[in-house]
Formats: sequence, structure tokens, C-alpha cells
Amino acid sequence: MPRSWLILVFALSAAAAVARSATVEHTFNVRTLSLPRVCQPGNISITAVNGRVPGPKIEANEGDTVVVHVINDCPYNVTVHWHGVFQRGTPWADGPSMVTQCPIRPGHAYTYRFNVTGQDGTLWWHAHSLFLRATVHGALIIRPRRGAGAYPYPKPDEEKTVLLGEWWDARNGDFFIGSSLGSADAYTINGKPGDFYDCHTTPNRIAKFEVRRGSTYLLRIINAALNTAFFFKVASHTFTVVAADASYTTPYETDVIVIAPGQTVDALMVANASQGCYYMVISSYQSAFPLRPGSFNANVTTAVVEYVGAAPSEQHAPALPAMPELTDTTTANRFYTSLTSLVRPDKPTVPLDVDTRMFVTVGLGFSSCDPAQKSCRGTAGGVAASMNNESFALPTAISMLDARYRNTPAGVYTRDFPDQPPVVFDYANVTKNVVGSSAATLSSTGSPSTKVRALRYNATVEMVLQNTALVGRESHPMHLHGFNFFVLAQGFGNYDGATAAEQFNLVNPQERNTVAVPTGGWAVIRFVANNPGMWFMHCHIDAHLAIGLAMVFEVEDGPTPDTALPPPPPDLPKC
Ligand SMILES: *[C@@H]1O[C@H](CO)[C@@H](O)[C@H](O)[C@H]1NC(C)=O
Ligand SMILES: *[C@@H]1O[C@H](CO)[C@@H](O)[C@H](O)[C@H]1NC(C)=O
Ligand SMILES: *[C@@H]1O[C@H](CO)[C@@H](O)[C@H](O)[C@H]1NC(C)=O
Ligand SMILES: *[C@@H]1O[C@H](CO)[C@@H](O)[C@H](O)[C@H]1NC(C)=O
Ligand SMILES: *[C@@H]1O[C@H](CO)[C@@H](O)[C@H](O)[C@H]1NC(C)=O
Ligand SMILES: *[C@@H]1O[C@H](CO)[C@@H](O)[C@H](O)[C@H]1NC(C)=O
Ligand SMILES: *[C@@H]1O[C@H](CO)[C@@H](O)[C@H](O)[C@H]1NC(C)=O
Ligand SMILES: *[C@@H]1O[C@H](CO)[C@@H](O)[C@H](O)[C@H]1NC(C)=O
Ligand SMILES: [Cu+2]
Repeated sequence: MPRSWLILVFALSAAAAVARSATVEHTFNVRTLSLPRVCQPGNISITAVNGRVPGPKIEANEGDTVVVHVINDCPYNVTVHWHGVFQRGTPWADGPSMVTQCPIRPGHAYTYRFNVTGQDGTLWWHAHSLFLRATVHGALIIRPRRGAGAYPYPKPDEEKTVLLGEWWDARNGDFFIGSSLGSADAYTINGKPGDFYDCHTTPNRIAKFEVRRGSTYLLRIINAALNTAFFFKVASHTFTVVAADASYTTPYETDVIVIAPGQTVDALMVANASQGCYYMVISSYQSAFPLRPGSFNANVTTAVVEYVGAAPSEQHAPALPAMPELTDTTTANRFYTSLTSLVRPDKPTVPLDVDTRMFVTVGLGFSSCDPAQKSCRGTAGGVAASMNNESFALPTAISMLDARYRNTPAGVYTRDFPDQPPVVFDYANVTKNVVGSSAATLSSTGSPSTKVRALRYNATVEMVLQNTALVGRESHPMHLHGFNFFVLAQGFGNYDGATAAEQFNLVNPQERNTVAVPTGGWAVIRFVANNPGMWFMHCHIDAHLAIGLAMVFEVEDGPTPDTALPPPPPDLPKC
């Protein structure tokens, strides 16, 4: 080939490799439809996007513009959140109902527009109103701009999305409007319950992943379950974890993946077992102590990994992996603490100078308010959740972001979210707190409030999240909108600033948008508040979010026009 040809070929392939940013457009029809129950006769009424659970997968390249027309044809107020998308410059598109927008009312539509810039990996979208995200969710995959060849690991032969969920054989369509959910009737992999529920007559009940011997697969695993953390295994196969929450990790070899609600894990799996069929299995990780029997589903859910060309005899008895015990906190902790971020020259590293330090308790208590009062929740008199003993309630008149934009917070929110818990006690010791005489008073949570922590633009925030054991300790997956954070350290018992600082990883701490705070323990996170807006921080267990395990960061404007809060899109729904 003449030299000029070579140059031309090179130039063409380089041009093809650097994909120009494009617009990825979808229409989401949110409708309540009739779907067959899992393992039971008859149908139930379920709200879903485009008639499917999970809903459509959004695939984009870094830098693309995403445009989603949401048409609300269901009887409920709906919003959609783009979980893990930074929304820089588009804080109005984040989605949590009454935090960044008023909901899309029944019979109305709204178009979300945002760019997926400066981030790539496995994310997802879900409803952020009522409990609708149980069935209104789907994957959101952002590939590097130069395509899959730009992954910082050998390019996999194929990618498979593995979306984990929970299913309720609800009695009626407005089931998810109530706040008491109870135990799921099934866990699901890509919407299907698998072989271990008593429903062998249900057709198409199991998800199947075809693999070719010798090929490498990138599993994009998303935990979309409302309330449940999972152990994930594939019989006779191991994984190399390469990313979590769309942040690349140092490759980590394991045969079990642990994933809390709201988290994602990208793992390479080499199909190098002998030709045949293997179960992919999820079982729940129950971190609560005391454990409440009957409050969770103890079943496993399966999918099948089937080697192309496996003999029919091999297809009928897939091998089953040994799963960890339901309460295996040691395995969960080993996974969660083994991840570190992949250091790359173009990636921000941990900020070392901290401007704002917060120590925040997260956990459950008892609601002390009078059930007859309107400010009490459905579970009044029952369990309430809080951060620093503040049980969060959404405003009702206008959204918090709108109130910030108009500078009219009065009656919507107050800027007094505390940096410390009001009472110092033995946070993590369930025995002492339940037996001790002061427990009854301590565990009563005050009335719901709507408090934010205002942050100066660009402030570096360090937050210690400390689980409390007043009602029972439990691992809470804490999710922050608008940012990734670094997880510097985590541990069990009460946080001790004097000793914990020695454990801080300031070199390559994992970067996430959701951290599973260890049960009866703590985690330390750091982030730079360089994104003006109103950013929800909350437990990604919906049952806990609904009873107040949340707060909001109000990030102030920066010095330049492009670091100021933009005006709302003209068509943003009004309350
Ligand atoms: C049950 O759901 C299936 C799937 O959507 C539908 O085809 C069928 O008509 C429904 N049956 C009833 C009685 O609504
Ligand atoms: C998104 O990216 C496009 C193309 O680069 C740009 O024109 C547009 O202003 C961006 N939108 C926002 C909201 O940043
Ligand atoms: C698994 O599910 C089946 C069918 O729903 C049920 O009969 C069985 O009791 C469940 N097993 C466990 C261990 O929960
Ligand atoms: C399969 O591949 C993994 C990852 O490369 C490796 O750790 C494992 O030893 C291999 N197993 C077999 C049976 O070759
Ligand atoms: C919890 O408190 C009890 C009673 O004071 C004490 O015996 C126990 O050692 C404490 N446990 C921890 C983990 O601190
Ligand atoms: C929480 O606030 C309530 C109401 O003010 C109080 O009774 C209780 O002791 C506080 N508990 C904790 C753990 O701070
Ligand atoms: C934000 O902080 C970084 C690092 O401290 C600094 O380099 C940058 O100039 C700051 N930007 C603004 C607009 O304050
Ligand atoms: C839907 O949201 C609007 C505006 O916030 C509110 O007034 C209305 O009560 C809500 N409707 C339902 C059915 O929740
Ligand atoms: Cu929680």
C-alpha cells in the first residue's frame, strides 16, 4: 500500500474512533398495565415504561446529549431520576420529586434533557416519586467516547446487562402508594424470578445469558431492588471487578459480588468452565440486627449462563453455586472494602484540604408524633428514620430547587441541618441502647422537617456516616445526587476520629455515588461541592427514604456565569 494510502486509512479510522457527540433520544410511556403475577394465577396492575419491566436501556457515549420524553399515562405523579449522572448545568433534570422539580401529573408530559459529560460506565434510571421505582427503572450505559476500545482493561468480547430487582404480587395497582411494603414475593434478574420459586408452569420465567467458551463478558450489574442488597455468584466462574458506580476500580478478583440498592458493579467474566449450563444466583444480604424473620424473602433467584453448543443433557441440570449465609456481613465487608479506584492521569484525586466536616448519624428510631397529626407519616407511631435525628419530609407547595432559585426558602426548607448529632451516645451498641434506661427517649425521633446543609461553591466536604442501633443496626446504602464521592475508610462500631484518620486511603480510595455504610458501623466520604443545585442525599432503601432517611445539600453558585444556577426549563412541570 502506498504511503499516502496508509495515512488516509489511519486518518479515517482515527476519525471513526473519535465519535462525535450525538443526541440519544427516547420516549417513555409510563402506563399502568396488567401483567401476569409471578408464580400465581391472574394478573396484577403494574406501572411500567413502554410496557416492560425493566424498561428501555439507554445507551450513550460520553459527551452525548440525552433527551427523554416522559409521557405520564398512569394515574400517579411521576418523575424520573438519572442515577449517577452529575447533571452539571442541568440540576433541574435530576428528577427527585419536590427536590428538583414538581412531578409530571397524570395526563401530562415532560422532556428531560441533559449531557453525559465527564463520566462513563454503568448507571441507571428510575422513578423518583412514591414507590414507583419498583417497576419504573432501566439501565443507562455510558460508553467512553472512543468506544469500548477505550476501556482501561482488555476489551471484552461482549457486554451483558444484569439488572436485579424485586417483585411484589400486589393486590391492587395503588399498592406502591402505601408506605408499608413488606417482603418481596420474588427477586428478579432482568425481570424474571428464575427456577427456585414454586412456579414451574410459568412460561419464560428465567433469564438466559448465552456465552461462548473462551470469550470474556463484561457484566454490567445494577441493583434496582427497592429494599434489598444481594450476593451475586455464577457457578464455576469467577469475576474481575473493573468498575463500581461507573467509576473504574483496580481489577479485583472474586467469586462473589455484593451489591446494595442503588449500586452498580462492572465485572469481567471469562467463560472458561467446561461446556454446559450454570446458574447465576442472587440471594439477599440481610444486614439488620436483630433480624426480623418474615420481613424479607429468603429465596434465591436464578438466571442461566448457557454455553453455546452445550449438549441438551447439560442444559437441564445447571450447576448451583454455594451462596453465603443471609447474614454474612464478613463476606459483604470483604467485598466492599476490597475495592480501590483505578488511578489515571486524567482523573481527579482525593481533595486533601477539608472545608466542611460533618458527623452524621443514620438509622431508625420510633416516630414520636401524634398519628392524628398531618405531619405524621403513614407509619406514625411506628418506625421513623433520620439523619442526625432529623427525619426528612418533602415540601408540598414548590420544589426545593425552585425555592432556592427564587430565593424564597421560607415555608419550603430551612438551612439548619446540623453538622453533629444532638446527643452523643453509644451509637452502634444495640444491646446497651435497648436495655439501657435512656433508650426509649433516645429512640424517639422528632417531627419530620425539611432541613438542608448549605455549602459554599467548591467547598470540600468530609462526612462521617455513623449507623445507629437504637431500633436495630442495619447497613444503609447512602446515595448522593449530583456527585461522586471518595470513600476514605469504613469500619464497625463507633467512629473514632483519633484512630480512623490513620486508616484513610488518600491515594486510591474507591469513588462511588452510593456507599453501603456497614451495619453497626461507619463510613467516611469526601466530595467537592462544585455543582450548584439542590442535591438529595438519602438511603437507597425506599422503605427508609419514605420514613425520613434523607437530607439535602444546597450548593451555592460559583463566581462565573457557568457556575451559577441556570433558570428552570420553561416547560418544567409546575405544582
Ligand atoms: C394479563 O397480562 C397479559 C400480559 O400483559 C395480557 O396479555 C392478558 O390479557 C392479561 N389478562 C387479563 C385478564 O387482564
Ligand atoms: C450539551 O452539549 C451540547 C453539545 O456539546 C451543548 O451544545 C449543550 O449546550 C450542552 N448542554 C448543556 C445543558 O450543558
Ligand atoms: C420460595 O418461594 C416459593 C414460592 O413462592 C415458596 O413456596 C417457598 O417457601 C420459598 N422459599 C423460601 C426459602 O422462602
Ligand atoms: C478462568 O479465568 C479466570 C480469570 O482469568 C481465572 O482466574 C481462572 O483460573 C480460570 N479458570 C479456569 C478453569 O481456567
Ligand atoms: C455493648 O454494651 C454492653 C453493655 O454495656 C457491653 O457489655 C458490650 O461490650 C458493648 N458492646 C460493644 C460492641 O461495645
Ligand atoms: C431525637 O429528638 C427527640 C425529639 O427532640 C429526642 O427526644 C431524642 O432524644 C433525640 N434522639 C437522639 C438520638 O438524638
Ligand atoms: C475550586 O477549587 C480548586 C481546588 O481547590 C481550585 O483550583 C479552583 O480554582 C476553585 N475554583 C473556584 C471557581 O473557586
Ligand atoms: C401530584 O402533584 C401535584 C403537584 O405537586 C399535587 O398537587 C397533587 O396532589 C399530586 N397528585 C397526586 C395524585 O398525588
Ligand atoms: Cu436505609
